[in-house]
Amino acid sequence: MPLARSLSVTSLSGMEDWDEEFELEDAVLFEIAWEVANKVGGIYTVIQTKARLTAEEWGENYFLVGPYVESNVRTQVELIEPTNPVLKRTIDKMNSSGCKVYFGRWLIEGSPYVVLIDVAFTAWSLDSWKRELWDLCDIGVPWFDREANDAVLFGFLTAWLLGEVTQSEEPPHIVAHFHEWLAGLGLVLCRHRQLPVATIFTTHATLLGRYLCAGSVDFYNKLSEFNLDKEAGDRQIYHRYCLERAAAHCAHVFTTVSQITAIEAEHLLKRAPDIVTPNGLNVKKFSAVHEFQNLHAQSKNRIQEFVRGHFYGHLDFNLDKCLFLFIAGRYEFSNKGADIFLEALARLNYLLRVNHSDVTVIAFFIMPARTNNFNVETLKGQAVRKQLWDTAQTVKERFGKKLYESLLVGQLPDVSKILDKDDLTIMKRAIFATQRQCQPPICTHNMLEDSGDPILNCVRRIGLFNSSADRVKIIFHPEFLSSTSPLLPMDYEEFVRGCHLGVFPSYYEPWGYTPAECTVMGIPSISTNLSGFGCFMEEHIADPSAYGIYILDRRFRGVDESCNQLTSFLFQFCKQSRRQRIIQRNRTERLSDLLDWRYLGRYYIAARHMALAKAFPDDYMYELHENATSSYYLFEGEDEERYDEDLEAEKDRLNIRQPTALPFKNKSSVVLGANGNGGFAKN
Ligand code: G6P
Ligand code: 1S3
Repeated sequence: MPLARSLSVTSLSGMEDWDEEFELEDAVLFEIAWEVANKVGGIYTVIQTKARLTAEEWGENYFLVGPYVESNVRTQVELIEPTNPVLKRTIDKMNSSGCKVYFGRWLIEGSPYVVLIDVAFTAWSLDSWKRELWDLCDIGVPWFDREANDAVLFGFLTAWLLGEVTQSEEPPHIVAHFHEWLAGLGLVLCRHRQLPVATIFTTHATLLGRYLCAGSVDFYNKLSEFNLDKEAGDRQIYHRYCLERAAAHCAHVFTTVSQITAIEAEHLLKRAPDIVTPNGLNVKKFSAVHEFQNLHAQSKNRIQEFVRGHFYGHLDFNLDKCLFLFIAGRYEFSNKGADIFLEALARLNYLLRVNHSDVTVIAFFIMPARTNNFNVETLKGQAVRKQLWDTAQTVKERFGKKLYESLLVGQLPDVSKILDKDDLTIMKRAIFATQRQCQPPICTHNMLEDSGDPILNCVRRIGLFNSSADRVKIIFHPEFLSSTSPLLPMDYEEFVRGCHLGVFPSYYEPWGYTPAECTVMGIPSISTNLSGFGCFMEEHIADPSAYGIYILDRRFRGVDESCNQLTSFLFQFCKQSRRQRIIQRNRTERLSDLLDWRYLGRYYIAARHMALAKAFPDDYMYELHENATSSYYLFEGEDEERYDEDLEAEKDRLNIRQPTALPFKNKSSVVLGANGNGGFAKN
């Protein structure tokens, strides 16, 4: 038997290049996801931000596999000839057999190689592949489910690709990491065809979890009671659910993005993950420590400009005492907690009014919905603001000229006469344009389903209509932000930097990138103990709120109580002075290292090594250390010590508790059993 190659997760090196000779010990990583160079949701962020680190580790042996979408390729990918001979042979062979497979470099940090498959081009195979799927595992995919049809095509094509690679004379050790159900079928087929491939399946959210939570179900208390087949059937997602569950069970290594989703997977997919792989970010550090504070001030100025336009004619509040709060993400009204955020805003409005606070809160809702472009009133607001600005510039210039003339002849100007009739007329005209008969709009766009829209209906019910008396104002921007917008020309990152607090009181949130992004930009945020991010921070930091990470209890409290807690967080935040906010932002930003892929990427490394050891036990060995309940063993080894030291020093300074993550299994029962029934309550 060949000497087993020990691969504890400490070994970051040891993966030689996959060269033409394919040494037996070489390994190659394929990462397969529908969101490779194709932004749909959070999985894109995972893959895109992680690419640099993974490319550094695997070099020429790292390939991302995704769908070919022409518009994305035009802007994000440089198509090239495959550099690797085996891959070139594989792609040529597939292309000469009726497929369209492209190879290129994804133009992001790390420039990883991408293999992009045009699934539509092979649609002629759909029926036969569906029949094969049915014969293989009795999963019938209905013709009308476009996404599931794509999943079938993508699955068969990726399995074909991997199958061809394994056909080479001396195939490398292949690790194939599949993300989410849309890519899962490729994994099932690899196992069924007994390809020599180490497989990993990561679920970022379970299908049933997302659907069940969106309804009025007491999800967490009923987790163990659902009749899964029936629930999936009732929602017409039975076939998708089967694909997801099959992938989870076939994988050598199954992972989820958080402990909370691990519990969910254990109940809904009937497999507990082998390891939790939390999501990281590509953290950029500024050379000047306070640079991010300056960026906050700059971006805040731009948001203030927008607000000046939006509230023209009603600018009866002090912009300098105005706090910008926001919620952003996929428009899932109750899953993302927009429902309790609105309710808490109504309560906050009351508290600010009765306490005669001089603070005004503007809450932005950035959640894309179906619209028919910007509405006239909102565009007019920005036009009026621009006109006032231009008027002020014109008068300033004329004023300056007269002042200059006067000084040239050695006289001080007569200030009472320096503004002439023309100046006064254009100024009066401009002021006249700011007269407004209606309140500043809540929504910036014409909504296609205005009367049924959950945010607008909730605003109607709680009566927060941006009136002068209200201390809390609402702006609903039902489109993702863009720096080319005529309304609020800022990209998302700039916008977040300019805000004071991100509010994400989600009920269903497997991880939740939005509060993590706030943290690395030094912006405080509110998340919940039902979100992966919230649980992670609660587990790793002794007192998260001291660092601007407020974690709302949605697990052990009913909705009304959670709402009161949220109101109290918001009210306390409004009472902070500017100085306190600045100090808090500094503390928040210090946590960014904890969310860096440099640290969290190690869980992915562990998952890959586990998979290699399971698939190729003669060649690889995975050492699960005795004290595996602590993930500190990840930092053993010479290379890691320096990093370790830095991180430890930072942890000491921040009082960050030792992370406990592996093995995961016992963990779920601890959390669920914490107070008998788990205490999960939605109502
Ligand atoms: C940053 C800037 C300061 C500015 C402050 C405003 O810290 O460096 O110059 O005064 O932001 O903070 P605030 O929380 O009021 O937006
Ligand atoms: C999912 O995207 P979502 O917003 O639909 O995957 C993300 C990446 O893992 C995760 O952050 C998020 O919570 C999930 O819900």
